[in-house]
Amino acid sequence: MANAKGLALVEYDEDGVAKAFRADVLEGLAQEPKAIPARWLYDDAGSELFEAITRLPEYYPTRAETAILRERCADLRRLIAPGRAVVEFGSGSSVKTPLLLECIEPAAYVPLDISGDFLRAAAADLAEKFPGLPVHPVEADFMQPVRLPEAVGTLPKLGFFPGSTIGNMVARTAVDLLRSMRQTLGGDALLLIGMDLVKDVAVLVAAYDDAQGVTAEFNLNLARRINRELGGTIPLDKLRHVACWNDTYGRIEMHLESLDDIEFEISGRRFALARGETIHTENSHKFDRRSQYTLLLAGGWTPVERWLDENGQFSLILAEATRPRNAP
Ligand code: AVJ
Repeated sequence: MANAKGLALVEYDEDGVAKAFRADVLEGLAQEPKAIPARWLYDDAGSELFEAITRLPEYYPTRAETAILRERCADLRRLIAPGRAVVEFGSGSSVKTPLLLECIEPAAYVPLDISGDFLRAAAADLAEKFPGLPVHPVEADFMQPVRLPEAVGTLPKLGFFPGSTIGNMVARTAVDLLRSMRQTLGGDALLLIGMDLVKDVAVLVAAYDDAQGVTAEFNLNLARRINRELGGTIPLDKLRHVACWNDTYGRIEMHLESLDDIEFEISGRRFALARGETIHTENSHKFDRRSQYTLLLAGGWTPVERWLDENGQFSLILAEATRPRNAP
């Protein structure tokens, strides 16, 4: 398929999405321990709840990363020459993306997202804020290498992947993504990536189990979505949101825990959860400097500079595509 601009597009029609959702849920609940891929948390309601999460007092990552972008503009300008095409993985945050684009004098902006609706809305918003800046949205699954629009073909690229979204992935998936990014962006690319840091467990758990219960709503929305879209009969009042620190893997895990022995149906199939059993719904990996460097290097990116916010809670890293060379 090609769109009006002649870009190669993979079609993500509603039918395909519904089928993939059903397949992931049925498969995930048939396995032990039960788990559902986190991407299904982000339907319209889930995305709005996540927006609300970013404003919670306990949820520091968004504020901390935004502060780094504000405070480090001079550093970013020094290290990122004007004239790069900024390629954002995800359709962009209304606050962080303008901060970056204002700072570095880019030649173009290319948001990549699998969800065309969010993508077009965010791209239109940005184009309005930056009248002189060419904006080329691309609807694509960026977990695979993406062919970028011809209009930015010859420009050097800066990948932008804020929010510690990389932390949602287990190591091998994160490395696959970093390698795909390198292929998408080319051998002379830079990557600006946000990564959350290991810290006091109480602070971490509070960020994912807030006092107002917004994160609980966000998590439970997945079960609600299953009931609505897949003909599910999950008793929502028998599930509770749990956020816990997994010290082995260095991550916060979100689960839906059953308060009782329950049985329910989804798309005509029967499932049971014992009291205390959980459905694992999201991982959010936290890093230290060495684990960050190992991950980036494994994905083909050499760290150039690393900034923390003033409280040392969150990090933003600039990396360059690793040049092929002999190494001992
Ligand atoms: C969007 C993946 C970065 O892991 O902090 C926030 C998602 N989940 N609260 C994160 C999330 C629950 C968030 N990311």
